Amino acid sequence: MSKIALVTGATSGIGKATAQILAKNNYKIILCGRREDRLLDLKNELSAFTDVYTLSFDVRDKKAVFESINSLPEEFSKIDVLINNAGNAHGLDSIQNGNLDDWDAMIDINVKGLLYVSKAIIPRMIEQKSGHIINIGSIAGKEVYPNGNVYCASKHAVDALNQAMRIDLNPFGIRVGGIHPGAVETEFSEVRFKGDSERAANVYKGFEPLRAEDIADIIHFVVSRPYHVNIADLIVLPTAQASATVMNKS
Ligand code: NDP
Ligand code: 8X3
Repeated sequence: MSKIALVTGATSGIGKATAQILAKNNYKIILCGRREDRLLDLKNELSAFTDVYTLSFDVRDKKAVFESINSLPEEFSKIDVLINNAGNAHGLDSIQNGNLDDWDAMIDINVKGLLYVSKAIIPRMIEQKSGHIINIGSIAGKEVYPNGNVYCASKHAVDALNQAMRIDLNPFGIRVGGIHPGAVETEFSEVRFKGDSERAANVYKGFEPLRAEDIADIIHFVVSRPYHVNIADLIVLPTAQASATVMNKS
């Protein structure tokens, strides 16, 4: 029987590529994100391979998160795999120059949004006594870099929550693992730099960054391990990147 995977942030980047690879590997998919047009385009594309359902909500909106997930039809209600991927950086400023709205966005989306979605789905997994949660952290959740302050803090929180979920959900047979990418060329920097495409493109110049598909491929590997194998924590960097700040650029 096909497993069901719910992917947050499926309208772009890592989430979209993950939905694509899982759909082609016999998973039914629940696509989540705010941009409905993109959700519908991806649903059309992936319906050639599998059953697809879309849920459009903002992970910051507690009520919308619970109402959306509780509205899933019977055939999509047993969620086997949750990919907690929705998130972004907003701004790259020193702590003294930080923008409060950027701080709110990062804490509300990357931390509280991940918690709301998890809280809406975990009771189902507990009842099933099975499930697999993948939390997308970052190298920024393992290290801190100049001007990364609040984004790094939000991803350190994801790292802590990943460990905490693994402990608390251990009695229920639920697998929990974190994947922590370095630089992946997606819309991430466009969002961080508020649509400044030139500045965003510069982030990936002079070295070969990861592609969203590289991370999606690893997510598929992680979720397709036999049940007794839980890949708990993975850091994945471009070969040119040695740490959050050390990059071999030409
Ligand atoms: P993208 O900007 O390409 O994708 C971000 C996704 O998150 C989009 O689908 C977006 O959907 C969704 N999202 C953002 N805000 C919200 C919100 N408020 N409610 C619901 N969905 C939201 O970036 P990436 O694919 O690169 O990022 C995915 C994850 O990977 C993030 O958690 C990011 O922190 C992490 N990461 C990225 C790295 C990189 O270098 N790119 C490296 C390490 C980690 P929509 O706008 O339609 O709602
Ligand atoms: C995204 C990678 O290095 O910009 O999490 O923080 S980085």
